[in-house]
Amino acid sequence: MKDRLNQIIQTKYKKDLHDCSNEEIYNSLLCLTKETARDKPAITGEKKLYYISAEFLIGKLLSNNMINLGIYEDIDKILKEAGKSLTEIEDAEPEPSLGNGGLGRLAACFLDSIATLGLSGDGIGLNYHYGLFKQIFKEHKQYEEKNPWITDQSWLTNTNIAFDVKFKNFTLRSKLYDIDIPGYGSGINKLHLFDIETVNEAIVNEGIAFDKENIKENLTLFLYPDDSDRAGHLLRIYQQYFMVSNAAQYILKEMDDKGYSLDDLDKHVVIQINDTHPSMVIPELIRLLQMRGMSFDQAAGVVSKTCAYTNHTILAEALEKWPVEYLEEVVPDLLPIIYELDRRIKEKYSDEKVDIIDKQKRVHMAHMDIHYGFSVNGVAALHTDILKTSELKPFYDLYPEKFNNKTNGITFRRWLMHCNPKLSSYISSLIGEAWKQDAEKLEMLMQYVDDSEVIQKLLQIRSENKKELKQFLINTQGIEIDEESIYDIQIKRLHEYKRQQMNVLYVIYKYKQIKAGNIPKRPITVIFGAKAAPAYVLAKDIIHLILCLQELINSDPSVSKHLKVVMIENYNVTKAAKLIPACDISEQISLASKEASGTGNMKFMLNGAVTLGTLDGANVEIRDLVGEENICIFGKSSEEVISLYEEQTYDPGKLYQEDALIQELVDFIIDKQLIKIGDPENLCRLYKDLISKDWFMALLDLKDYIAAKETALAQYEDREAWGKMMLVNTAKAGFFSSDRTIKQYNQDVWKLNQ
Ligand code: 26V
Repeated sequence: MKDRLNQIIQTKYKKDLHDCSNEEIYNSLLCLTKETARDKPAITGEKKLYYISAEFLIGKLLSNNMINLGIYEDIDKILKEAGKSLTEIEDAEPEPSLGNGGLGRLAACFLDSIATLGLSGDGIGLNYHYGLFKQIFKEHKQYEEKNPWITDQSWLTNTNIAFDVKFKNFTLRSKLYDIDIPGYGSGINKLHLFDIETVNEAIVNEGIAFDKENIKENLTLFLYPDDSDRAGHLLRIYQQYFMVSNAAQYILKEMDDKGYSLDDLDKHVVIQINDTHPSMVIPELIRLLQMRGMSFDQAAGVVSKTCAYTNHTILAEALEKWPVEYLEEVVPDLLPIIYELDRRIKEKYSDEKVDIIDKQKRVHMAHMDIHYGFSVNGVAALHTDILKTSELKPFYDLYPEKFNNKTNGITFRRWLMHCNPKLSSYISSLIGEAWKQDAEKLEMLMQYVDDSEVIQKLLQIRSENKKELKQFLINTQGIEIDEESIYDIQIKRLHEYKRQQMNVLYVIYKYKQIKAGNIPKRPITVIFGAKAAPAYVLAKDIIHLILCLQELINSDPSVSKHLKVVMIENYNVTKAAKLIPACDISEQISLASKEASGTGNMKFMLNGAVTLGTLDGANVEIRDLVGEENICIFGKSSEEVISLYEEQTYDPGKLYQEDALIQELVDFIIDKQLIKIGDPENLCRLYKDLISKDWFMALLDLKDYIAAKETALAQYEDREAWGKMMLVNTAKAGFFSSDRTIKQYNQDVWKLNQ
């Protein structure tokens, strides 16, 4: 390894390792890692999975790939000997932001596990040049900037594969780039990212503004461009069709290359449709098979046996329904097929609720997936139950055999071995290395639950990680936090249902308590990290409130000794990996029934944080695994919430009027101190929304939440007992390995022969 690295450095820079800059070393390691991957075998099989997704939130790849290729430790040693730090070298790697949140990160974890298990399966998506926006804070508000990540040397490999994709008014030529996905101790799969030949980065003006109608140049610039107008909607459809047409053509090309008959498509191919963004792959495949001479019946039949759909949300606004008129404008060739698919359903079933095209002439993408796919899955036990019994009940009644649950998971390579090396090697010193291949072995840690030496060591590791985070926040944001304080962390997309606003109301509560002389036993640091969708007004108002509170609290010495607020700027995968190992309390406080699963909750649990959460998504399964005494649960149940929505009886105004504490906390949003720091328009809008609408019921659970958090803070003072909770959380996290999730997908859905 050492010789090869030196060779690469010599050829590239004509220098020795210790004279190189971090960037030069990064580029050399990139070369070395790509080269090592090239020498590993491609994973093959009679049947292959194609995981099509609008998002692959892969994060930085250097360390992860080195771990999976088995060269991490050698390289780390070589660098240390030369006085270099891998952590600093990693700073030179740009983070691709090819995803928004959980859905995209899940896709990345899945690719890691699929390769690790030696299953033949590739990802297919788009090569967004600027990905999701980069978040900047100015005047206590979020601004968006482009987020370039593609540099001369990157993980992308040029291929000479290209297809024509025909739209109504023009045809675009694609260009395929591949990224190697090395499994941990196994072979290589690929992530295929399609681009347009004619993409033009120069058309982006101020921030992230660009001409939305210039499809030939903009199609692969951004992930989720603003869709608040018609042009934005059309651009989304252009992106989606471009993604799936390339995917379908690529899949058929591989079938041809391997000499398989298209009649046997379902024997050699399985397509996982990740949420509804890739749903048009169904009519597109039917179209292509018809062009190759297959009858409609046969094509629809074989495609239905090939496609499987995963649902990731029950939020109505996220379930895509495209107006027929929009599809007509972009992809008229698909419409006759969609009409025919719909006609068959209308002929067979009289229930309008299961129509593909509704009375307002909108195409329900999920409905198409369910009728013309063979599997429908939710992403946590509770979520799948809600799909069966309420959101998708009419479909469950028709096709009970298609429905199955696959509780999400995370790759322990990134979310423990890489992000928390101290804990990782301590675990190995206690129970050996086998947990790295078989995560359930973490359970062996339970034998140490009463061993106070082990508990002390876990507390010490936590404390070292907290010091590292403290330093990171000083370096990156100039904020100094108290390493002895309790780190309470909520990091996820900003959305009302995730209820960052409820956490903010707790911060106000604590602020007022401190002002009134009720000093907490120990300081508390409340950390947020979240991006708001650029057109999501209330989400941006919540960010504004957090940033105003950060200023008010952190600049008041009488309070900041006891309470600090930190809003992480441009929260991303890299920052998550620094925050999670340092966390004491993991905030998972969505309104019950609304968070399909959550995966951050699993990452925190694995690293020994204690969850403060509602019985929502995978929190339910976390509670079942660790037991009630090792988690802090509060709030109304999903059944209660679902009936509140049904009865339409929730009235936040009444709660506000009748409860003095709630009133006092909500009123503080428009207190003159905050108005002085912030923008009255944003603060007033949020205030008014909370007392008149509060669609995700933050006021409903607020008091219960405050009480639960106070209990958790008090429990923290019994350090030994807290350390035990940490140990139990890590020990019971094995179930949440994405290796387990992927094994289940393979057994129940994909059936790939290994
Ligand atoms: C919706 C929208 C709405 C408009 C803006 C762009 C956009 C992009 C994606 C979506 C679908 C979001 C679905 C999603 O991310 N679901 C999350 O999936 C995770 C992985 O299964 C799961 O852990 C989270 O609970 C769930 O919210």
